[in-house]
Amino acid sequence: MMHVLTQEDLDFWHSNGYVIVRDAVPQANLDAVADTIWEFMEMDRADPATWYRPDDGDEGKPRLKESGMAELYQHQSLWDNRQHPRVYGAFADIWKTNKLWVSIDRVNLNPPARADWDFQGFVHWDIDTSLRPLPNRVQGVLSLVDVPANAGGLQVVPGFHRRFHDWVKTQPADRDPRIPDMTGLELKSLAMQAGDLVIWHSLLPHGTGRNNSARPRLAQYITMFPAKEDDDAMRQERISLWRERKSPDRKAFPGDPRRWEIERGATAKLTPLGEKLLGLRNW
Ligand SMILES: O=C(O)CCC(=O)C(=O)O
Repeated sequence: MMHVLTQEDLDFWHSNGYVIVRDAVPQANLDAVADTIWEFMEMDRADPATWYRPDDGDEGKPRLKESGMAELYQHQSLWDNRQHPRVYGAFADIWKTNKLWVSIDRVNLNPPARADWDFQGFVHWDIDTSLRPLPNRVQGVLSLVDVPANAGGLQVVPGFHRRFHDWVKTQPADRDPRIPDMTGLELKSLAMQAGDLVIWHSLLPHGTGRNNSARPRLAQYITMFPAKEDDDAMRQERISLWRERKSPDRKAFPGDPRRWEIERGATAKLTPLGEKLLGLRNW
């Protein structure tokens, strides 16, 4: 297996709970996803008047949550990044195993905040932090464009994965296990360049930041986790999502009312690596 993370990267990962992989995929891959997002969203990248969309109304248009979450999942351009060897190699270095599956996740188009789109940013955990043992997960995001700090990219509390156990003893029993009380915690907004992949430990409080810039932030969420090859139901679900170009059937993922990918898409071609990362073939 190709090692992507250096010892310095791994040291940074252990102390900060996140790591940035530079040039994770070629520029052409970034452009392909960005072009697809603009087309999918029926927006014009050159016309700010088109960058905003009510989450509830505008019948027949694709949804855009205020946080910028967009319901695109199965396009070839997304799969090309999921099955890129350097992306895979970085996750294999984190997990210290080759046998991984990739998440089937969406993209983000976080437009500049303005009076009628006053997104403040959010902070949460993707895991239920009241569970014991704590779920062992990582999340990742690939930046498709340059995103300066405070321009709507990822924000995290660095190093919190090492402080969690002490911190949680100071918290009330009825605390929200998915949303931290941020008193005394410092949020860092990460500056990213196009092609940077950030991987972070799921114990870090994190979220999408407010976009104080003039340009939309575009990103693709990608993570990997040890393959669950014995879980046949999960494997079959993943294969059918890919083959039929569907969004995961979960509350947080409302899907696309136009069924753009289902009706008009083509099932992504997978490389031998992609087939294993999906679960179509065993490791
Ligand atoms: O937009 C981001 O980078 C953060 C996304 C996030 O909070 C998540 O993936 O759970």
